[in-house]
Amino acid sequence: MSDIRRFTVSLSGDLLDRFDQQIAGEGYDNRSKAVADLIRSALVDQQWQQGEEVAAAIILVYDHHHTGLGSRLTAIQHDYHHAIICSQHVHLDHDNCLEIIAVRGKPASIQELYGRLRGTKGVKYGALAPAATGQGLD
Ligand code: NI
Repeated sequence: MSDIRRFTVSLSGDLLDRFDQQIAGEGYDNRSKAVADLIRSALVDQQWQQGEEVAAAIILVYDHHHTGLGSRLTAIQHDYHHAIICSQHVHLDHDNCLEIIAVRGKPASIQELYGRLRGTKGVKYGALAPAATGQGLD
């Protein structure tokens, strides 16, 4: 944040009104932060598309009673130990587990890991929340 520059953007009044309404609903109190976040979001999309180092969260919900499921998920995670930063296991109720796995690495590797976990029989829900390492986003 050492080099702050100002620039002028020309938009239709309707578009600006909709933008202001949207960002207010999202909790922004100024346009600069909202515009910067849109730019960062586009840059992170590009990092994923170009195969740069990225970070992400993998979210899984499964029934731990499903035979062998826990050990299969653990075995898959060991295959990608280089990419996994940490994981958190939450016992949602008597049957269901929520697992949140923080990962870092190349997008293809992260997507492959996610695909293997999500595709394991007995996993009820999976989501991949793409994120970034933070590099190049200042
Ligand atoms: Ni559990």
